[in-house]
Amino acid sequence: MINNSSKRVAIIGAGPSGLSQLMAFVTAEKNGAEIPELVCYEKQGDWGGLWNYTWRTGMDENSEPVHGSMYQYLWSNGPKECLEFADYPFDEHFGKPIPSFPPRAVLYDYITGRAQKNDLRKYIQFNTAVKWVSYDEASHKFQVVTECFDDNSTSFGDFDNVVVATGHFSTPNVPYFEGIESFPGRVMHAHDFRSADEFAGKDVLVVGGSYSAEDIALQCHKYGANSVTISYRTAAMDFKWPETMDERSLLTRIDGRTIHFSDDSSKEFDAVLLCTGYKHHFPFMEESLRLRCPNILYPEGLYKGVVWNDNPGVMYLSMQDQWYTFSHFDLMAWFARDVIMGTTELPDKAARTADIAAWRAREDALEDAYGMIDFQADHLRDLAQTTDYPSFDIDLTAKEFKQWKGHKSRDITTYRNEPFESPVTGTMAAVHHTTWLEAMDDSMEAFMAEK
Ligand code: FAD
Ligand code: NA7
Repeated sequence: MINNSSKRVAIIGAGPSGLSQLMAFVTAEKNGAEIPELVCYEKQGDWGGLWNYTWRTGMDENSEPVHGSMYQYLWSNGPKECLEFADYPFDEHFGKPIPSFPPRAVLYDYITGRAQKNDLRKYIQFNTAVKWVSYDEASHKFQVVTECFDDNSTSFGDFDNVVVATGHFSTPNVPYFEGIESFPGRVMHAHDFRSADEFAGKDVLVVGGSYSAEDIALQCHKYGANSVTISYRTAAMDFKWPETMDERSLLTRIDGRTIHFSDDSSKEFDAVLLCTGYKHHFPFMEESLRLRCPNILYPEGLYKGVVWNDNPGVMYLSMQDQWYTFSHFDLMAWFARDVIMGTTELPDKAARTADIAAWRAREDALEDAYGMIDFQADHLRDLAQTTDYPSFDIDLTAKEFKQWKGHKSRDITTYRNEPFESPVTGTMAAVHHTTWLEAMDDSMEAFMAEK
């Protein structure tokens, strides 16, 4: 029997996945287990990760790169039922059924509500950035170097395990397009987008073919842009866009305000928004521990999508492309906890490598969005079978994701008006008092108000 109370675990980040990790340990403790000493380092002044909205862009108040990529008027882009914590249903937090697509502030309240209820704040050192993590072969310990911005002190700590929960939607991928340096209007990456208001009355070009491009383009339309054109590299999203929106192939060059596309068309624009995705970026991990991967469903090198195969003392949470989020992070965190506490034994490296390879091959063969949903649902099931995370209806969530895809294809401006059933409590969501397109106020007060 491993004595866990003498172990020390560093958790980097107090966003949703770092909080999931704390929650996993605290739950084990409530169930009578001796848990390791936990130290969670969070570089920002508060918890919630991306959901902790910041108006800042560029560098933050501590001269760190701003972490936040969320913006005003952001509403959940998937049904909340598909991310519901199995141990903390929405009904419990809000005391009544709420609609399926809440704005950011409401989901922030939900995430942090569970953390408050379980007193997770006491484990977190805020305003403290992890600067370097290295491994000492002799002692089998990880050395974690941190910088605390409250007193500008640097500290060193030895840990048995390190959990990286720093997210991967904060370091922008910024491509170059010929002539962009002479474009006279606003050019920004989605990471720096904070409000669509600025683009009212403007002709906006959005570059990208995924979630950020879709949502930022729609935001600009909703808040009064004159026109929105989306330029894609690989494939059009092909939704039935409102009249003032269209999709074109990739831009080829920029000549003053005129932007040329590969279909030989051109148009004048006032602003260019690069919704070209993010980079997995972990400069604080020493080379041998550093995950490098694109935004895919099953990152190379992570056993069960969690354990760093080359050194199983390190865990990475939430590094996959995300259909599922909070409940998936919970399952990963519960699995990581069991590995750290020795209640789940890892197979040898060859078996782990073969397991990763099988998942990777399966992902490479996926053909469409339904396949991706089923794939990620299977990842959840795979984790669920080894842990004691409370069971919830994963089949229902996969079905709901597919319905949601259908709603989006039917009308991209109305899909957020649909209610879904909870996979945890069976409750049917409420229908919001105002349709998403007409709901201009994204505050919690406006959302929770009864009409
Ligand atoms: P993050 O939320 O990124 O949190 C990571 C934390 O780590 C941060 O608090 C950060 O300050 C901290 N940190 C980073 N580096 C360090 C360091 N060196 N030292 C100490 N602390 C550090 N998901 C949904 O479910 N629904 C949505 O509608 C949705 N919309 C999204 C919209 C946008 C624009 C983006 C970018 C993402 C969206 N997501 C959405 C996905 C989002 O990734 C997850 O919901 C979730 O925030 C991921 O949690 P995380 O804890 O893994 O990472
Ligand atoms: P994604 O989903 O990783 O998508 C990135 C998009 O950026 C994707 O469509 C890429 O095109 C496009 N991209 C990347 N490089 C280029 C270049 N050089 N030229 C044109 N287009 C490019 O990131 P998102 O920001 O959309 O979503 C991230 C999260 O934010 C997500 O979980 C949401 O919930 C919110 P491709 O299709 O590969 O050709």
